[in-house]
Amino acid sequence: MSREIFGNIAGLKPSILRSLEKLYRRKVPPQSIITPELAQELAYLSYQINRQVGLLINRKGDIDFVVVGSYNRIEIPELHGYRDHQARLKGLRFIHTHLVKKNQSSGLDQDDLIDLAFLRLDLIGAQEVYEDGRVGRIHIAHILPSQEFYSASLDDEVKRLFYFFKPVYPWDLRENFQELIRNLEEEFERVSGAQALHEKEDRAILIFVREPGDIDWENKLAELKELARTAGVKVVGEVVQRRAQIDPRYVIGKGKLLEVLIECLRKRANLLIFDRELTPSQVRALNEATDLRVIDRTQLILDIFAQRAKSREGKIQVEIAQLRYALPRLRAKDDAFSRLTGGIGGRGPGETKLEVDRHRIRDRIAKLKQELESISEERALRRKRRKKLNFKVVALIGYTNAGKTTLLNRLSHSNYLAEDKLFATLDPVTKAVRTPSGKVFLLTDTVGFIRDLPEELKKAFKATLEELYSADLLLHIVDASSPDLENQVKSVEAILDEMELRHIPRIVAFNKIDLIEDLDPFQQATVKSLLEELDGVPISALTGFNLELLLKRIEENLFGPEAFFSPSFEVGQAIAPQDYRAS
Ligand SMILES: Nc1nc2c(ncn2[C@@H]2O[C@H](COP(=O)(O)OP(=O)(O)OP(=O)(O)O)[C@@H](O)[C@H]2O)c(=O)[nH]1
Ligand SMILES: [Mg+2]
Repeated sequence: MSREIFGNIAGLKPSILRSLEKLYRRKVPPQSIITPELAQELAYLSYQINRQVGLLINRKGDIDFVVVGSYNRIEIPELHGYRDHQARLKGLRFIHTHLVKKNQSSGLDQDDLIDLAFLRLDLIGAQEVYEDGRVGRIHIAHILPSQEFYSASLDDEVKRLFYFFKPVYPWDLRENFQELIRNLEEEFERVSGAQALHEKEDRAILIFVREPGDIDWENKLAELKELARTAGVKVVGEVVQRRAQIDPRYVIGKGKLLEVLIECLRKRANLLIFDRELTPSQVRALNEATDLRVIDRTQLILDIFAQRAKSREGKIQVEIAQLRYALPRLRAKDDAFSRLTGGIGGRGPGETKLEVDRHRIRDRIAKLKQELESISEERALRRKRRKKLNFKVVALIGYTNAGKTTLLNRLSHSNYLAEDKLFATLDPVTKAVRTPSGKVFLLTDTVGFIRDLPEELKKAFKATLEELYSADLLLHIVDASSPDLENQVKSVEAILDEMELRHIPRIVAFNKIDLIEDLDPFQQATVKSLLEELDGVPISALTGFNLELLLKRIEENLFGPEAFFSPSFEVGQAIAPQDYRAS
């Protein structure tokens, strides 16, 4: 360990510095929080320099850091390498002085509790030092692993998070530190339930900011949970904060973040997922403050897309989106470097490297775009060929998980992956479908929509969605059983507007109608009125209910009231795109 004195040491006499350095030679017996002698030494030094002095002590009882603060504040230096990869206690405790007026008491303050929670310290202690240098009481707190840890009454908010020892003089401190830590860790282990899972999976806490007037927040939260589940993340907790204004630094307030961090410890969470897009600087601030991985909704969706993309085209699109997302975040780091290297107009070593990284990313994006373009051309060619054959094309659109692929499978007797997860389909598939009266059309499956689709993805998936522009008919599938039905319909309509696809004729099919009886009466009424309003067709892709009617509607729409064209085509034969590529 280094013998450096951290913090506010400006203007200290060499003799004092030497005394401070000597603190590194002290050792605390493993079962004590601090010895009375060391507490007294700390107090005396603090009194001499009129500044707070603190020690970070490890579990073996060694002093790892000696820190000096100002009269009323002390800042813990950055702690690297203290088993912080997992949400567990750091194995360090912080004992520091509080300078107080005679006969006054000064307990732990807000800053102390923030340090305790943010840095996941074993415990924190504030040793009172009076104006004459004498030692007062020591105030000690630790994080509560659970409400049941002590059977004390926990009526007050703070007391649900922390346990405060009764302040005593250091020579009356009897607590067995080793035993305490063992009990604490056992209880953390127990409440997290983590030991049962030999887990590689991420354990996440969802953070949702509920803005006033947002009546739809529960559906949004449920969707965020679904997204996390789809991404393969285990959600171990959720925190909803009502807030009119977003905290510019941490999104949620510092006090709430403190709660979140304790929740992370209790649930062994290593990941925070925010419901909204975070700015690069917010991600950085949260990372630095919490030592946890922090991702936002956009990144979550990007991750899902990355996991699911199968075709070359899909993969390229996702990579472009990821790189686009990364670019400004890289720039943010760059700013930090510029600040470090000063404003001399020169570029520091870090900046040069980042410059290179940025170039590399831009080059990569350009290259991927080129590749995408050539795939796009192939696609256009295929479309032309289809047009020549005079096939009508129907494109399935709709909110993710509405049942588009299930319907395609049903109508074309195929077996593409349909599952109860978001974004099961990323690659468009086109199949031939024969109507009962013998006419054939092509049915294209597409990527599902979602509200607030990240900009990067919108741009990246333009090529895939291009299929829609050449469609003769859009078949909008809605999930009639979703409590979020109305908003999902609205979101899809909004995306159609944005993509300027309104001019293409559209049929709305209300899928999963087999589940309608399970819905509450209010929801059933919503379905009914929407059905009327949109002139929809109630169907079940799963049971096959009403699919003939749907096909009839499609037929009328594509071919007019009477049939005139019926090419011979084997139903179920794959038309594009994988199959083309394979041949
Ligand atoms: N009960 C019921 N479930 C259905 C019906 N249609 C689809 N599902 C289920 O809904 C889930 C989603 O179906 P998918 O066909 O994958 O939905 P999708 O619209 O293709 O979804 P993405 O590709 O993820 O956008 C699956 O678990 C299906 O079994 C239906 O009519 N009734
Ligand atoms: Mg699908």
